[in-house]
Amino acid sequence: GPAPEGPEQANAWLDSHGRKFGHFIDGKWTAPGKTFSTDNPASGESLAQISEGTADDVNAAVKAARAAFKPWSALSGYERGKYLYAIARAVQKHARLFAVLETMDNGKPIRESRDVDIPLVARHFYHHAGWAQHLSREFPDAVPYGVCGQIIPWNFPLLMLAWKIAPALAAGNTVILKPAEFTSLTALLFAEICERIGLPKGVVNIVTGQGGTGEAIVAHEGIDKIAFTGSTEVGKAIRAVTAGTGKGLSLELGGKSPYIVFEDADIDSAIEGLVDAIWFNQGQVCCAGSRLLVQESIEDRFITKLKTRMASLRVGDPLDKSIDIGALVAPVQVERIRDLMKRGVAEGAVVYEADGPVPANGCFLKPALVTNVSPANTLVAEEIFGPVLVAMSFRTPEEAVALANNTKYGLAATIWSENINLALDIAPKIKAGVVWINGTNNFDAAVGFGGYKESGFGREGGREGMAAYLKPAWEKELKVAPAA
Ligand code: TXE
Repeated sequence: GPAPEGPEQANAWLDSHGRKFGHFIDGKWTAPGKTFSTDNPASGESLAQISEGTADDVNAAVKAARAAFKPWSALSGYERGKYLYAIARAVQKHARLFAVLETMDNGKPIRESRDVDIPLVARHFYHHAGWAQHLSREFPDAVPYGVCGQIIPWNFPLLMLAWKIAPALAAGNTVILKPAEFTSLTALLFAEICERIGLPKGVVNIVTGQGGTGEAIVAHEGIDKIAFTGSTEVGKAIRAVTAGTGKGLSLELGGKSPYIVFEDADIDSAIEGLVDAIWFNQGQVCCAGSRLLVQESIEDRFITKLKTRMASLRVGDPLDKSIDIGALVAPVQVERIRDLMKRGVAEGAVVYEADGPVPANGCFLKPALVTNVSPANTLVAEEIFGPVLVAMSFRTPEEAVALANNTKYGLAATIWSENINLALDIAPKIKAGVVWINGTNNFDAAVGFGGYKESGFGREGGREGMAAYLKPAWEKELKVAPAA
């Protein structure tokens, strides 16, 4: 096959930091404190030591962000936009390094980090540079929140950073961002980019660490808004802690998105869409189409074709351009998925896995298809966040809608049909933030993304996403002075 996308440049970058990182606070690197290892999930080897952010680190970051807020928010949108353009260009310039580093730290196929994650990151900064320039006209009565605390997950490390930082900065906020403990490296490389393009110190602060560091950010009185993407469980805890504090909050949480295939669908396209919906990024996608709902009249034919297609998916070294499925992020996630599968099987589920080689070591799982399930089965009800598809069938469109909505989540949905009238009739009946028709996983910086129900609230991207980092000017006068 084609030569692997080599890790040399990424290894040289890690070596240049002595494979040990402090935090990026007030435009400077702190000396590493107590550290933990970040590992390559495909090999198990340690890539670097990451610092565990303490309450003092968070204090220092808040102080820096608070000091930077006044001059940063006082810049014209045009001036802030220039910095965002510079970030976008620098991400493009170092795209290969970012992509390889992301793949080494996260386990996702290089084809995805190179062709999806990193281009979308650049796109997000370009898009929001535009918003910064037009802000005073588009939102004439709005002011930024102030200092934003942003906590992100490990499934799209740099992309989630971009979704958080780009609109916040465009609006005139300053930020303290905590990457997920499994995947801090591209956020640290991003800090270096901020340094290199001359972003004013304190505008972006990166504090690494585990859940406790996130808790310190959420609890800090000097932070005006929290934006969180991650598990529903932690999202609920954050909402409880911020209740009554006056802090702004947006939550992007879990999902169990339906993928509905009607009998008149273009079956081959629907199968390809489904491969993308559930096996993109090993299924570690909040909006993954993890619940197949297929019309009974085509069920057997569809499942047979799907199994054939599953057999052609290659699981292997994420740095190999020809593989389809890489490594899951960490052993704890593999264990979590195995436990859920055991529970589902005990409840009657039947699991099909295609034959095919899987590396002996590392966090690899075969793509799996689960059948013989009722809506109450654990595998249908719970977010698995892995390469596991559950399949159910329906008879009528009404039944499809009922099954689609029979979930505590409401993030995304996909409808496949050649009858556009049917698709357009069904789409608004599904309680999900995004509904795709004859396509799936279509993301763009200009479109708001977010959920209903236990998938959270608030939108990222587009006009709604900008609004999430702004508030009416009159609130400024009412606002209690923030802690120093
Ligand atoms: O998530 P956590 P985990 C789901 C998915 C996955 C499960 C567990 O089902 O299997 O969650 O993943 C920080 N206060 N999703 O445990 O803990 C943490 O350090 C503040 C879906 O890794 O939610 C990390 O930066 N912050 C999801 C971030 O929260 C806290 C993506 C997310 O980690 C904290 C990720 C606390 N008390 C997981 N505890 C999606 N929908 O995209 C942890 N963190």
